[in-house]
Amino acid sequence: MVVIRSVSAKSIFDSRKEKTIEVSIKTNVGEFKASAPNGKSKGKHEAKSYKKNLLGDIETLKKFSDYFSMENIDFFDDLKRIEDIVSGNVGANTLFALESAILKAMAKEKKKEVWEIVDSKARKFPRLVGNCIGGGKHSGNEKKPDFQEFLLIPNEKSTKENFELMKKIKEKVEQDLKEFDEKFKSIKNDEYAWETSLNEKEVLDVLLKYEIPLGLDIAASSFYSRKKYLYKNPMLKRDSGEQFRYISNLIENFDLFYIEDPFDEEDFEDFSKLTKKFANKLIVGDDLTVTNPERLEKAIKMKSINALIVKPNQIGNLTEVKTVCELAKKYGIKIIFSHRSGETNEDILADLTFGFQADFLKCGIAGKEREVKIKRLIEIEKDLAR
Ligand code: 2PG
Ligand code: MG
Repeated sequence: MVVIRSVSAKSIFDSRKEKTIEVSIKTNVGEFKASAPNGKSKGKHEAKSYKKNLLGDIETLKKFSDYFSMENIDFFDDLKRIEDIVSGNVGANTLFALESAILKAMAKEKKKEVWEIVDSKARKFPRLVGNCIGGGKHSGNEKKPDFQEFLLIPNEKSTKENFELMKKIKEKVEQDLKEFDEKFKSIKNDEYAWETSLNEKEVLDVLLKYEIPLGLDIAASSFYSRKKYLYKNPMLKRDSGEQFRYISNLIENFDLFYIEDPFDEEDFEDFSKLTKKFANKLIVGDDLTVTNPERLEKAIKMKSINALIVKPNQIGNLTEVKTVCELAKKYGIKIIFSHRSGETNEDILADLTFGFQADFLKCGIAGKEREVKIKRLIEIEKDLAR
């Protein structure tokens, strides 16, 4: 049983050099730390990262320290009592980091792995989704694809093989970009994907030859304004009908396997039309659903998606993450756990992905903050194979 003796928190830097929160708890068996990541292309309906600001949340946690010590926490669902104590007083980043630290303490106390606290029967491994080339809000160059992420989704036998294959292709793509993109400077963006001046069709042309399942995170809300999708490369506007036809053409011409946020985050209808048209592809909600049970229920009712991004710090609350996963499973919606564009060295995402038996883990290909998560998944795979 975990008894929290004290809680403290501090601000640390994420991979983008932005501040985020790290929470430490002390229990009878040691000290446990966990941190939260930061998003940049955030959904409008995401929970706020902090109640007012990071420093405010650090102070609040201190004040609640004594209350936490009165709780005995033994099982995953006991996290609810922690949530009830701080509910409304801290933001999603703070709550996620706090609950993650508690899960680590529970695992240690029970001499188990964190994923076992979520589901000790978990056995199925998620496929990796890796960001190879980037554009949109995550890339700093002037001329770039309007879409945010061009994703590789290998389907080898193990996580290790999937990881190796993604890394290999990403290296080869660097050579391709040197050849086809005269402005290419081998610069990596926020998620360590290649920055390029090519547009989305040209990028897909480069990736097509690798004969690997491909995905897109269009992050369409990030370039949607006054009922139009405002493309810059090349400069043109598409209304929702034109966007629908454009996305449909891309799916068909490049045999895309995975399409995340192809429409604005309020447009449940167009999502639904696309899911109907391409029932055998993954039509993924991220900004649309923001790991929120109510938004997911709406998406289910309207048949808007057949796959869903889960980012724990979009909602903060791990018991609601559980609700979202249960709901998705009940309705046959594939689950993709995901990193954020500003990441830390925290690796608990791998345990949560595996514990919740997600179908995919989207967490980049390179950079130490992403690698630690994939390496943790590989470690779980190795341990279970023993
Ligand atoms: C996304 C994410 C992660 P951000 O849109 O899927 O790739 O971006 O963390 O900036 O919201
Ligand atoms: Mg997204």
